[in-house]
Amino acid sequence: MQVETSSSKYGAKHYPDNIREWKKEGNYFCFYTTETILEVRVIADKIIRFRYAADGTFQRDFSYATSDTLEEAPITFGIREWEETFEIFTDVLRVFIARDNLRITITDHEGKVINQDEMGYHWQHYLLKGGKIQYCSKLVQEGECFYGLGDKPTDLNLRGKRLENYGTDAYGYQKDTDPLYRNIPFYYGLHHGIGYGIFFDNTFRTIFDFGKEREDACSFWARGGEMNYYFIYGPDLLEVAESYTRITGTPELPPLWALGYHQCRWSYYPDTRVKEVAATFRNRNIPCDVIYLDIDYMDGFRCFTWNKEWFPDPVGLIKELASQGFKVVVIIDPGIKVDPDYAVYQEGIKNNYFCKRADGALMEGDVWPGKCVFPDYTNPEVREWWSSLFKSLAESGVRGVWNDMNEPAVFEMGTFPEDVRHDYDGEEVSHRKAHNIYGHLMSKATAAGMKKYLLPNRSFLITRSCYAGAQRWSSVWTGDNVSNWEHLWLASVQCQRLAVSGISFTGSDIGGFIGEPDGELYTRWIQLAVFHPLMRTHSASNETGFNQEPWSFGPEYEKVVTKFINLRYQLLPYLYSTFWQYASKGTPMLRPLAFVAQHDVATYNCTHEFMFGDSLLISHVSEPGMKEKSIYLPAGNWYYYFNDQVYNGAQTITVPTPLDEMPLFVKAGAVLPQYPVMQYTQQIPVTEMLLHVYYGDQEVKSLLYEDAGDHYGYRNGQYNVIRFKQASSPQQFRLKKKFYVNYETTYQQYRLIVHGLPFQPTAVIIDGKKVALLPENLLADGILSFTAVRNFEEIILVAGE
Ligand code: MIG
Repeated sequence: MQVETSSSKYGAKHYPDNIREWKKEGNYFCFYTTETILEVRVIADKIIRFRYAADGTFQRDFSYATSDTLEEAPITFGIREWEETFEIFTDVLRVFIARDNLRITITDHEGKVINQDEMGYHWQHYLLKGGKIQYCSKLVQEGECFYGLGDKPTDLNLRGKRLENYGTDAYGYQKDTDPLYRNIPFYYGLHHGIGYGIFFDNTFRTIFDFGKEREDACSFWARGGEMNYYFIYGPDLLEVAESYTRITGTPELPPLWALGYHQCRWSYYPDTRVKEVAATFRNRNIPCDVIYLDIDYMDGFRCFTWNKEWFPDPVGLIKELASQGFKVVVIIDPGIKVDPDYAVYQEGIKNNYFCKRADGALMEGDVWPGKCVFPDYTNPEVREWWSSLFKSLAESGVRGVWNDMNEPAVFEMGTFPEDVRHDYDGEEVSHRKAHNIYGHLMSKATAAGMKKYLLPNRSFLITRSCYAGAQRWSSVWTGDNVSNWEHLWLASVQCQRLAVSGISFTGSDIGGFIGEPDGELYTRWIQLAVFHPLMRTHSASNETGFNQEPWSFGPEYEKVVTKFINLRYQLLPYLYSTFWQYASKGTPMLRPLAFVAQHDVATYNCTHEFMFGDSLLISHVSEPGMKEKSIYLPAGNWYYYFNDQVYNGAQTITVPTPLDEMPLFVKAGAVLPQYPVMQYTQQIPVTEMLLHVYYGDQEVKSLLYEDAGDHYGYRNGQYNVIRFKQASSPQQFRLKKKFYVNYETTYQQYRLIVHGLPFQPTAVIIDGKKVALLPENLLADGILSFTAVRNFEEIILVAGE
């Protein structure tokens, strides 16, 4: 064993010595040094898991992040022995392990280095707290950029930064505040056009240094537990994202209404105020699907109770709202009021469900209800109990839950002290190990309960804190942001970052939670949020009485805000299809430009532009009074959404930014399905699906997914997947369609609107049959509109015909 300098708090740094022995078992290999063991497990061609036992014994192999449905595809792999290394190979990767010191080098079969250890594994005794601090350091490759890590409010490229995960109630956070609410120990590296990812599955406080301490080293470590990480190769970053998401789990489809517009505030009460807000949406023809009840709906902030004075008839209220097309989501915090007359408290005490300090006293702390105790969600029995508590809420008609304060947040103390004990599914650990999964498991138990009691309906959950993998059961929002322009940019980068960290179902508090936006900021925020999977206005206007609703800023703004909420509802089939792509393949719904054009270095530091799904490129208007905005477009042709002007990509272009427009582009070649505007999802049956088709001379594929928008029929094949392929040339427009259909739609025909046709045809050929085009089919120069039956397979337009 080699030993370096020592310091008082942490012991000396230790490094592995040479490999003495090795063995193979199933799909893994173990390499033994004098005192330590490295395990290398081949999960897939492109996924290798590394575990390092610095003690010579592995800890329990247990994870709250990984999905148990990850299929291990049959793969070929093997081992070769070289003079200085062992080599484990798959069809795609070669992993070299140095005989001297266990340092890892991963290459492809051409010998291109993908990832390489700097010092590799090393560790220190954590003298003050016990256990070991586990490090791994890698070399930063030439030009390497780093991405990922959840909700960090900073530039997308993390090169030169050090960041950590320790869930924190970061009220009013700013750019570069760290850590925030979520704990996602997963990052990407990108160099020479090669992308890979590293998922460090460790729930202790984790720290990542991307060349900050030493320019040429990227290192990550944890204050306990095991060095246990997954290496995920691309080379495409989106493929890395998909693999990561499959490892940590894909979500179920949300109910379609959850993709509508959500209105929230701290707090809407009493019931008459809630009804008034709902009625205002309908009277003003502003679409909305969801209204939230923040903490004031409860009786003295006791979870699972109603304030009798403000909400005398919750069932009646929810029914009335439902008849107008609204769903109700209510907040539930982890703090349970210490109150001997309160059933939830009694049950928890009786069954020993609450967290305790090291010496057995209850973990008590003040939150909204006053003195509280906190369920130990790391205990499976407690999770069962917690799930069961949602029965009455579900039965009263509540359709979704909002989990807050689950970092966990405690007034004055900040969070739990480290000595608090947790079950950790039978392991019995301190808060040091359980902190980062406290909110994760609270939300898991909440989701399980709501799902159980809401069946056959789909349910909806939004949580503030979580660990890697929470996308399986919850959406998230970016927390307590501020009403200013910098936060509009932060909302955009945080949502992009969350999406590539496995959590696409995300949004920010539109307009800002703290403070008061003016009409312009609110409008620009609404525009951005049309392209966030979760679209919710929220504000902390309890004290000031300030209103943050679409109509709060005067008619000029209301008009534009309405236009964009309408656009959200028009785009629903596209958003939903993009969600299905995420739910089925793990593809992030939001894609930073570097993830869609990783061979173009000009995209590596882009933060303002991103793609939503395969076809739309968005940027937000980022300053007050902004007249135009410069945007980098990746290679290809792009239609400006509002006037069909075509721009060539691989360059920076400038577009005007009047208040009622925003930089929104459609990829040439794409098919963009649209619904008519409705005041809430599924208000009326769709009788004609609009397909906006953008002429392009490169082959482009598009997708339409459809199902009932609720229930689980899609799990039994009751859905439609329709794949479009445009393969046009300057003389011929050609759209092909392939489909799997097993769900009966309410419409029987499409209306196609073809944009940007470079010629004027006289007829359209649908499945070989010619139909003459009339003057009314020509909407404007280059824009044609005509109908086609739902099961068409090919549409052709020919120049001169
Ligand atoms: O200490 O429930 O982030 O969205 O409105 C504040 C009241 C507690 C913090 C959440 C915010 C919510 C608020 N909560």
